[in-house]
Amino acid sequence: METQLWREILEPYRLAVDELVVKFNHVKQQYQDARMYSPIEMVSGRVKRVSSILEKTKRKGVDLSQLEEKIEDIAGIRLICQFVEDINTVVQIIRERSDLEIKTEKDYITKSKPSGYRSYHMIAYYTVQTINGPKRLEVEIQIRTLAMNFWSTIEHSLQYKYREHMPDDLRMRLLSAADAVDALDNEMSSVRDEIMDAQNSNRKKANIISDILNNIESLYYIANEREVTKIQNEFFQIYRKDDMKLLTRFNKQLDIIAETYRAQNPRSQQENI
Ligand code: 0O2
Repeated sequence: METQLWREILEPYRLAVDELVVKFNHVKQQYQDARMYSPIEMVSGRVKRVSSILEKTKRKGVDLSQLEEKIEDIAGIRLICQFVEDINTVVQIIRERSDLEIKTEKDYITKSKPSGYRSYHMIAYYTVQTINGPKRLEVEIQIRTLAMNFWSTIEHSLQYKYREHMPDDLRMRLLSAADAVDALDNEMSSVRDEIMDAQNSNRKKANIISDILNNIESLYYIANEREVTKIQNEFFQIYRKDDMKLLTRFNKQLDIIAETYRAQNPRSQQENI
């Protein structure tokens, strides 16, 4: 097939990948904006390489004329989670989206592949808008933990190196590494609540500090400079004490001070200061 033809075939898949990466990153962002824990930790996407498509069509005996019907993972999205428990949440989020229609799901987590590979796969229909009109295509979404992703990235590169001639001892070592990854995920799940508590309190602290800094910045426009410098110094002192209670109290007091100044300076409200 000519390069130009490949480009024409693959372009809508590239668009689908770009759009879905943006959309899933927004899901993560929305959780963060709502100051909630995001079940999605990382998002990536790729369009399958032509050499990989050709290899797969050959392996599966697919005629190139049927490429788009038979090869389901030309467009691939990968969603990485921190914990195994997050995978179900992400699967549910995907099932409920109106822009994706699920075709099939494969659970390689409950039952891993013989290689040791673990991941949750969903094939979904997704429509992109092209200059020739809408095009409905298939996208493969892989959902896995950070640990599973580490294993499969290494194993995948070894598969490329050895093709079907991977030495038996290496295969065995990869299988035992897969067991270790499974154990690591289980161990992390058992301390999930503690890890999430720590992450939540870090996030809470970062949010309070950002609120305080925003308030101080807005006070610079409406309050007396000496007063703002005093507030700022007070903040630095509290910040150094690293005490959440003090920070929270200071933030509340600052809210009241900023609100009082805004009430005295109605112009600042119109200008959204
Ligand atoms: P690439 O290079 O990732 O684009 P099936 O006939 O259903 O068994 P199929 O159609 O390949 O096989 O579907 P499957 O098994 O769901 O695999 C799709 C993708 O999952 C693969 O794409 C890999 O990305 C990943 N995957 C599946 N099995 C393994 C595995 O044992 N190890 C690793 N590292 N990844 C795996 P491709 O086609 O390999 O290509």
